[in-house]
Amino acid sequence: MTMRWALHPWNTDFVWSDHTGEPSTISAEQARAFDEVGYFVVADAFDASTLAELEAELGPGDEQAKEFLAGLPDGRLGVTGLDSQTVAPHAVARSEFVRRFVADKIFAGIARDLVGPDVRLYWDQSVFKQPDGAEPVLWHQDNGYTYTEPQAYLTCWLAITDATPENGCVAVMPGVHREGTLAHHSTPVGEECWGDWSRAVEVPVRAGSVVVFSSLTPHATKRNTTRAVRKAYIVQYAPDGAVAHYGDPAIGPPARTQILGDEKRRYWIVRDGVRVEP
Ligand SMILES: O=C(O)CCC(=O)C(=O)O
Repeated sequence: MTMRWALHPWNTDFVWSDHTGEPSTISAEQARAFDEVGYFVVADAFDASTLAELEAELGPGDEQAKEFLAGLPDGRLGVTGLDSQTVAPHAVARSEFVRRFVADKIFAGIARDLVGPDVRLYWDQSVFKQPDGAEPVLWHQDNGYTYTEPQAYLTCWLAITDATPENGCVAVMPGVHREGTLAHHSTPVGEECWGDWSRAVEVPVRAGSVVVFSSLTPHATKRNTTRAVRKAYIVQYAPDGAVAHYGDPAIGPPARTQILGDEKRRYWIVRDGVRVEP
C-alpha cells in the first residue's frame, strides 16, 4: 500500500518554530535551510581517524544485532534484516568513546542552535545497509516511530562510509516537516508515511559528513545496490522535558505518556546553553 498524504491524528495544532537566534555553530544559511526545507549537510565534520575509531566501537553492536537476526525465521524484524539493513541501538551504553563522541562539540553546537539551551541525548543507532540489499527504508518521519511532544527533535545522520544514490544515501521530502507529524502505517519492513520520489531530494555525502534533519522531515533510503556495506551512525537530540506518547492513534488519544528516552542514556548534551562534558 502506498500511503496517502494525511496528518497523524494526534497532530492537531502543530506550528513549526523558526530559528531566529544567532547560531553558535551552524551558519545562518544552514539554520534557514533547516527551517525552510528541513535538512542541511555539515560536510567533512569528522576526520578519517575518528571515523575509524567510531567504526571499530560500533562493530560489536552490529555483530550482536546480526546474531539476533540470525535467530529469527527469515532473518528480519521490521525495518532491520540480515538481507536489508542491520540496526544496532545504544552504542553509548557499551562504549565510553561513543558516549563522549555524541557529546562532541560539533553535535552539541548543532543541538544548541536547533533544539535550544537544554538538550539531552534521546537515541543513537548504527544502520549498516547490507550489500545488494533486498529492502529499502521506506518514507517515514522519526517521530512516526515514537510520537513525541514537542513533535520536533533533531536527527544527525553521520556517514561512516561514503553515501551515494547507489548504496542508499538519505533522501528527504523538502518542506514537509513544517506540517508536523504525518500519519504512518506499519508494513512488514517498518513504518511508512506519505512520500513522493518525484519531488524527493537525494543527499549523497562523503564519509565524515553529517546530514542534519528534523524528526519531522520525511526521509527514506533506497536499497543498497552495491557490493559494499553502507555504514551510518544516527544520533538524536531532544529538548529536556520531551515526552513520548504511546497508544493507537486510530482508536483515540494517547493511552500512556512518559519521559522520552531511557534514564541511563538520557544524559545532558547542553544545559543552560553550555555544552556538558559527559
Ligand atoms: O540509514 C538509513 O539507511 C536510514 C535510517 C533511518 O532512516 C532511520 O534510522 O530513521
